[in-house]
Amino acid sequence: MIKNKKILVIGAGGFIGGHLVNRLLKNGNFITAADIKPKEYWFQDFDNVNNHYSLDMKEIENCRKVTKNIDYVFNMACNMGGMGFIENNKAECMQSVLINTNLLISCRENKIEKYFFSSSACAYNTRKQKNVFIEGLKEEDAYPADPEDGYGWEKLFSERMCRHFMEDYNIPVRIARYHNIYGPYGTFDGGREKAPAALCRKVIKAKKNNENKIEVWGDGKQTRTFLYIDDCIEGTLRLFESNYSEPVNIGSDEQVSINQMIEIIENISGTKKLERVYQLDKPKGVRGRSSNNDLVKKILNWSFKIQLKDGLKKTYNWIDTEINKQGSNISRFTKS
Ligand code: GKE
Repeated sequence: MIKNKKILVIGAGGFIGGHLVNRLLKNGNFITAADIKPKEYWFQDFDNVNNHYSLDMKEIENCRKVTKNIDYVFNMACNMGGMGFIENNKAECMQSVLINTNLLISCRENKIEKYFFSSSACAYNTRKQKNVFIEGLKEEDAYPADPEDGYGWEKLFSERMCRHFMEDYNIPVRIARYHNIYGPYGTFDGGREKAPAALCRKVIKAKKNNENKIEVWGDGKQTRTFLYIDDCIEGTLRLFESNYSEPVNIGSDEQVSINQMIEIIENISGTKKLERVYQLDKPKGVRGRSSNNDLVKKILNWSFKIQLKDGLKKTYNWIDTEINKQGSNISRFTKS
């Protein structure tokens, strides 16, 4: 367990970054938290971090400032969202290469001890994801390269930048490819939300408004795996503490269709079966995706624990609470 270390978390105001800060604080570390968003829009409030910054990490001077006197750096920051965002903001997503590149340059100058990069399943070759219920993607399936346009290329490029900083300047790096992380304190509206939160929101709203249908992007047959945030954090910290420096899947292999996920959410909500209005023109991403977890089991002796139905129940209940609060103010989790 990492403790008594001076740790910088970039993207601390976001979903995964916020959960990571909480866990590192609990383990007894000295945290510097940074995010481009003003602190009042951070997804979680931390009153016991040592320093917090609202700075744009695409600017190298900001990276130089926050990496001073730091032991470990976790780069959890990028301009991203679900398919609704990344399909329509490819140039924006690509600019996140500036964050990772300027951070690595600054980490070299400030002699940090170890560096973590949050990569993504969007780095995988899309040609291997043309069918539903595919075999889990193995780490080598990122090459030959044909990742998700924009965002996927940014992740793949940044993975390689990490590797070259390790090869040329001896900075130990750890790289996780996250497979659709979901859970409380994540975006659920406004355009950046991913499918689990979006569909929870739609079922909650249909139930509240006594409607009998929900809009679903695509035909609902597309398949995915989804990893609950607590498993994501556990896997991330185990990887960070390992001595494995190549990209590793941090994901679930519990592959479901979107239709199946909607059924799970309907059961959680207790609502009657809703009519699915399939919107074939909406952003769909790949046809099927799953995480092969052989490598993560081999190197970390760990795999995800939380089943989709259990993670969705926690997520659904949290979103329902947030929506009930929205009467008073627009939730920070609905920013686009
Ligand atoms: N976002 C969203 N909202 N997706 C929906 C909706 C909806 O209301 N209804 C159905 N879907 C379908 C999408 O069309 C897509 O086929 C599937 O759910 C998953 O969409 P997603 O969660 O937005 O994103 P993807 O899994 O396709 O891709 C995401 O993968 C992550 C890594 O696994 C990326 O957007 C990144 O968030 C990330 O790389």
